[in-house]
This record gives sequence, structure tokens and C-alpha cells, in this order.
Amino acid sequence: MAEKFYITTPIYYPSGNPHIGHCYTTVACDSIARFRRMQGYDVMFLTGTDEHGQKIEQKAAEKGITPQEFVDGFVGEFKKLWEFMNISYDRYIRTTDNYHVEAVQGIFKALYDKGYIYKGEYSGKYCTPCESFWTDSQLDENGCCPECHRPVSLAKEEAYFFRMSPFADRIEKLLTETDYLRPNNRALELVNNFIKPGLEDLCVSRTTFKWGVPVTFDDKHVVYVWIDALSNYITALGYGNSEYNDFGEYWPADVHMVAKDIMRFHAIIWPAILMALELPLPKHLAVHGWITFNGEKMSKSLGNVVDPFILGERYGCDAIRYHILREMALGADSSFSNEIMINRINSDLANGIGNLVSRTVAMAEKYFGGTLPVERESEPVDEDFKSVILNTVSEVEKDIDETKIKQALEKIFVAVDRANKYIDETEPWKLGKDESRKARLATVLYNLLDGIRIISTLLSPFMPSTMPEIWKQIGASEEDVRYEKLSVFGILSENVTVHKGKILFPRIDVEKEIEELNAIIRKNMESAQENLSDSEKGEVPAEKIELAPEISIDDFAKVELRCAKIISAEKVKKSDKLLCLQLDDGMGGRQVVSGIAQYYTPEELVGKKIQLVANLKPVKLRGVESFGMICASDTPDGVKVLFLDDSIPCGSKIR
Ligand code: ME8
Repeated sequence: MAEKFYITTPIYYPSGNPHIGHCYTTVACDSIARFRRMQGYDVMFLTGTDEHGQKIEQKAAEKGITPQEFVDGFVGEFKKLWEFMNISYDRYIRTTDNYHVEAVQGIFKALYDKGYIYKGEYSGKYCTPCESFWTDSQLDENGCCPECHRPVSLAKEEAYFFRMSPFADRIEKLLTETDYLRPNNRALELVNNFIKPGLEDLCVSRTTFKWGVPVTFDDKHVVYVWIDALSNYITALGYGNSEYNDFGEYWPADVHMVAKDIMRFHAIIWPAILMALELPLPKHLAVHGWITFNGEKMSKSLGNVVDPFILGERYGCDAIRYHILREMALGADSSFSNEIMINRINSDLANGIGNLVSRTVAMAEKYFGGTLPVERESEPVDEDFKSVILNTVSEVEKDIDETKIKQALEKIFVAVDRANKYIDETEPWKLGKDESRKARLATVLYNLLDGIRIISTLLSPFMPSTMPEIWKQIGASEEDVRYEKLSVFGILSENVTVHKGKILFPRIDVEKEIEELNAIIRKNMESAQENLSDSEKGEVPAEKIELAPEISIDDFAKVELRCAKIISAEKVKKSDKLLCLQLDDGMGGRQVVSGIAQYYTPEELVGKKIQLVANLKPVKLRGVESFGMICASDTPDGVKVLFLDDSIPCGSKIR
């Protein structure tokens, strides 16, 4: 029986149209799901929508429709986009589906009966847009929500709580001693910020809104969003319901993939819920960064500035899939720019794989009328070419095992370059002129076609629409492109016939295209702002910037800015926000305390050069002396330190 493989995207909030950020996670999971299917696994690929919560209730009310009508509209948009992007999900869960509601009620009751859920009173700072309560120590330096940086309000209500502390040790081990969290370098930050200070119990019910799963034994309460949302990964397999019955087959999940904004919920809270339910834990949590646009997280309030439908229609959905997958490394953000995208389409797809296929097929037609003769004449260069292509297969397999999609694509394109180089090395156009070299020419073209077979099969999970077109052009049968055939050369029939076809990836005129896209973006930005509901207006990034009163150059000269290098960094005791930094300031060294602990781990800072305000009066922060300040910027993604080029010597004056 085939081995099982279960992969999930987050379930998205259907409170606006899906954007390229949602596309990233879904396309990444789709590619892994397709790769696994190709390898012969029995795959379950789950996606869906997270449809409850106060925000949805509010937005529906603003529009004068029911919450159900509100979410139904957007769910349609998500499904349309997934079809357009060729997403091969096996199951789609909606948290408003009856079977899920019933199962969540069962889970809540079971946790209550086991004593892990208890009734208490919540009093804390509440962020309505994020639907999150925060403790004082979690608020940002302005006393605002640490996630969206908007003001919070004091709120008090009767609520049920989930006891987290019994699971602290096991979760710490899961994060630090296993390969659960990928990339693992975020584990320390989670442990230091959330587990070491003592895992706080989680508020899991609400009484202030109605649009949620009702608690069966206390009808004032609805289940608060995270138990409802996270449970989708098991209810969609039939846990606690009779709609499906493959929980035993697919659980535990092989990969949950999410972006960093919901890492904590998946790295700490989800394992705790599963431990309380005495269920096995998922094998891996793959966390990627954000796709940013002009430095900001892509969001609804930015409108459809980067509308996947528009981009897909212009360049084909495979080009978009390839670009977003190729740009984002696990764990890091990736900044979206139309220019980078178009240049990448031109270099990798039009000039790389597209050109390789069209040159090879054109030469087979020109010199042999499309059908290769069977005579062969090998040369040593063939072996090097073949071994590079064959090695790529095992390397890509390993990357996929480790959810490293960007790296897998990089390797496949090294193979594409190798194949193009093989053409330069063997110079088939010269062989074609010499009647006595026909066998050699046939060998070169056969090797190229068979190399393209391997490369295109490896690429097919990532670019599923285009690869069948390549197979048609190179004369590969369905049998030829099976996964088992990837580890050998010489699978295409000896006298293979090629078929010249359409251009796979037409070259794009960069300047003209950017101009057109910019015009579309401007128009979309304007209409997106107009269409925002009142509650969304708070998300509008383009606020009017109020400058401080003008100063003279002499005033500015009073500030002594110097380059310094961070030698060491450690958290200030009893503070979540402060880091104590030892600096080489070119003047014998100094200590500076900085409020950046929630944004940087010490490891991320040590060795970096920064901009130091060197003549500030010393102050004591939480009892620790600070001699100066380091410069940073407040961005929608949190505080970003201004790092300097390493070539600037410590102590250099900045003006
Ligand atoms: O958080 N870049 O839903 P959500 C990359 N319902 N990925 C992005 C992105 C961006 N700019 N924007 C969104 C929720 N994403 C909850 C999840 S799961 C049990 C509940 C992707 O609609 C990314 O995968 O806000 C992120 O984790 C997810 O959308 C958040 O989607």
C-alpha cells in the first residue's frame, strides 16, 4: 500500500479577496503535494477557510448582510483563484461546515472534561482587529498591539481558559530537540519569549460576539478562534465527526505550512491542544516569511496591487508559481517587485528552459526532419552532462524532504544551465554541416532531449500546466515521464520524434510591461482604498506623514552619529523588550540598552554594524546603564535596526 502524506495550508480568513501572499503558501503546498504524488505517495492536501470571529461579524454588519453571506462571497473568490493557479487540493474545509462545528464542540467539551479547560475571568488589553488579548508585557513600546501596532483597549469578560503550563516542558523539547520547526533557528526565540517566562493559559471562549461555534454546555460562550481554527487539521479527516473517516490513515500530518505571523499558534498552542487530546503531533511545521511589497506585508488594504489573476493572465500561472517559489527561502521574507518577476521570467523561463527546449526541438527538425536516427557516437563530455542531470534528481528529492522549495528550483535551473552549456560545448550546428558526423549529432540531440525529459519531469510539480507541453514537443510518452524513470538516462525511444510547438515562455519587454503594470497598480490602489470598509480603513498604509518642525544644520550637527559593531547581546532580566548590547565604538567600547528584543535574537545581531547615537546622556533602563542609542525604524513589520555596510570602520562619524 502506498505511504500516506498529509500536507496543509493555513485556513485563510475569507474577509477580502485572496492575494499573492495567500498564493505563496498554497502554491508551495501544492508543489510538495504534487511532488509526493509523483513519487507514489497517497497524498491528502488540505486547504480551506477560517470563517468565524468578531472581525467577520463586524464587516458583515457594516455591509448589511449576514456573516454567512459575507464569507460565502469570498470563499468563492478563493476557490476561483485556486482553480486558476492549478491548485490540486484534495479537500477544502470551511469552519462553518456543520461537521467541523460539531467536532469542535466535542473537542472543547473533551478538554473541559479532562480539566484542561476551566472558567475564569479575562481582564486584559484587547486588539479588536487581531482578535487577541495581550498582557502588558507583550504590548509594543507604544503600549499598542505587538502584531498590528494599533491601539488596544482594556476589556474584561467571563471566559474559558486552556491550561498551557502542563505542556511547557514537552513543547520546549519539541522545539529545541526535534526537527518539528523548520527552520529551527526560530525555536530559541519562541522558547525565550513564551515558554521561559511561563506559558500563560490561553483564553478560548468569548461572550462579546455570536459568530462562532457555540459552547454546548454554556450557551453564552462561543469557542474563541484558535481552538476552532487549529482543529480544522484533524476535523477535516473525520476526527470527532462522521463526515470523513480517514483520520487513522493520514494523521499525524507530515507538513503544516504557515507564515511567520501564525508561527506561535502552530508551534506552541497547537501541540498543546494535541497533547491534551492525547493525539500524535504533526511531523513538521514549515514557517516561511512574508511576501512584502515596498517593504510592507501584502494585505487586503493594499488592494489587489499584485493581483494574481492579472499577473497570471499576462504571463501564465506557471510563471507566477515559479517566481514566488523561487524567491522565498523558508524563514525569510521576500520582497515582491514586478521588475524582479519579469526579469526572472525572462532569464530563467524564456532564456533558460524555454530556449533549451526550442533550440533542441528546432535542431532535431532541421537536421533530421524531426525523427532521430538510431546510430550513436559518444564522447567523454556526454558523461559529465548526464551525471549533472542525474545528480540533480537526488538533490531535489532531498530538498523536498526538507521543504526547501527555493533550493530545489535553484538546483533544477543549474541543470538547465548545464544543458544549455552542453549545446555550446558540442556545437551541433557544426556537426549538422558535416555528413560524417550525423551519428554524433543524433547522440547530442538525443542526450539533450532525454535531459529535458528529466528536467521537465522534476519541474512538473512546480509548473504543472507547461510541462505537458514540453513532453509533447520532445516526444515523451506518459510512461517516459514517470518518476521511476528519472534515475536513468536513455528512456526516450531511440528514434524519438519531436513536434515543434508554441513558444513556452515568450520574452517580455521589461520597460513596456512595467509601465503597463504601474498603471494598473495605480488604478487598483485607488479603487481598493475607496472600497475599504470602515473597520479596514485602519489598515491603510498610506497615512499622511507629519514631519517634526524644521531644524538647522547646526542643530543636526549636535547629534553625534557613529558607526559601531555589536560584539555581544543578551536579554535584560525581567524585560521582554530590552536587549543589552556591548559595542565596539572605535573609542574603547560601550554598553547600550535597546528595545528590540521582540524583533531580533542576539544571534541575529552579533557581528553587525549599526548607527550609534554616541552623545546621548546615559540613562538606566530596568536598572541597566545605557550609553547611547542605536538607530532603528518603525515599520509595519515591526522595528528594523539600520545596519551599516561592514566596510565602514568602527567609530566613523556619520553625517
Ligand atoms: O491567519 N506573505 O488567516 P490569514 C506570505 N485564519 N504569506 C502570506 C501573506 C504574505 N504577505 N499574507 C498571508 C489566518 N499569507 C488564520 C489561520 S490556521 C489554523 C488559521 C499566508 O487569512 C500565510 O500562509 O490571515 C499566513 O500564515 C496566512 O496566509 C494567514 O492567513
